Amino acid sequence: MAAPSETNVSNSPSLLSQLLQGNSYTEEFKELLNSLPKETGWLAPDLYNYKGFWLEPFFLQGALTSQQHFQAQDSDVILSTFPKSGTVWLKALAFALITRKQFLASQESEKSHPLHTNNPHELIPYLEFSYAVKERPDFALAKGSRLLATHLPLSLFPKSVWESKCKVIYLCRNPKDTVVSFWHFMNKLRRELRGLEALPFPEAFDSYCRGVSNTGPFWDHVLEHWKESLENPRKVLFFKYEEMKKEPEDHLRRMAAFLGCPFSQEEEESGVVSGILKLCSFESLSNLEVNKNAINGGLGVENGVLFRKGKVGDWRNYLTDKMAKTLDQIVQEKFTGTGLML
Ligand code: PAP
Repeated sequence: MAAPSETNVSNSPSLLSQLLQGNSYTEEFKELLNSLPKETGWLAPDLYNYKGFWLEPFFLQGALTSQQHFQAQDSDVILSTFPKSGTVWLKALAFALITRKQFLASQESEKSHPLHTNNPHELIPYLEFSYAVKERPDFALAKGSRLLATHLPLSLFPKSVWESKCKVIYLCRNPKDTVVSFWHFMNKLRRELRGLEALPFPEAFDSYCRGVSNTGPFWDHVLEHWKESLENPRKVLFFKYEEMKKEPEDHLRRMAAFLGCPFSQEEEESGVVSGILKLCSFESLSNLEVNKNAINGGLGVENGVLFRKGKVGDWRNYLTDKMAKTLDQIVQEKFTGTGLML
């Protein structure tokens, strides 16, 4: 999970802290919260179960407001992820891809690429966060398309997404690496925003295995997107983080074709594909000044928190064999008969 962009939503140094206080909730929304099943949150004090998914209250508020007011346009591109699945990477790739003629056409323009001075979360806002802050947020155009992101379960997307021809790209990641990444991220936010101690990993892991983490259960989030991508392949493109790591060129070409902007022969020959991948690689992005110590306007902590290791299989340093087996079994059971393996 990450907070809304400072440029698109607010100048507040810690927008997330304000959202966590929940001061702007209407009586009607508070009544709704009171009627929902509740569990202890990882960051917000409580998570609420709404239509089968566990959500932080401001997240739910943003989801409901976006359902009321968001008007999708045919040219919109929505980047959808379960938290900590590689959203920053996907945002960077989609932005660089769509704006390539503007920013990657010459060596000069390459040097002043917006990704050199902006964290990807600042270039592409989250739908639900934007609506949690403003009833009518402005979404910037990235070269003719509005690029938006969401962590919302697909079943909670605003209806207009399905009524328009807009496209959805989903990136999922294996649940063992996701839980580790989420735990690190949450502990940083707990400490910096709420002055809380770190959540012991076994406790966090247990919640995750019960599906209790923001926008969880993980498996339902992934399966909703997986099924839609099979039924509606021109609408939803489904990627896996691990496969994208292995074959990034192939994935970028597929993304370009899906979005209707395939690479030309000339672009292929002049190395545009590898140029975008290099620009958006973990090594390049994480070493930029803006992605190290600059404070993320939405989160109120350094952008560096979004770039931890970027590796496949780091879970081995945190999960016991028994934990790994437990989570594998849960996910395998849930995915039985769906054709999906992670
Ligand atoms: P968010 O949900 O807060 O938006 P998100 O970007 O989805 O976070 O996930 C963060 C993970 O992506 C981190 O994984 P880790 O904790 O296991 O290290 C982060 O390091 C990784 N990541 C960030 N940028 C890249 C990149 N360019 N390539 C690959 N992985 C990346």
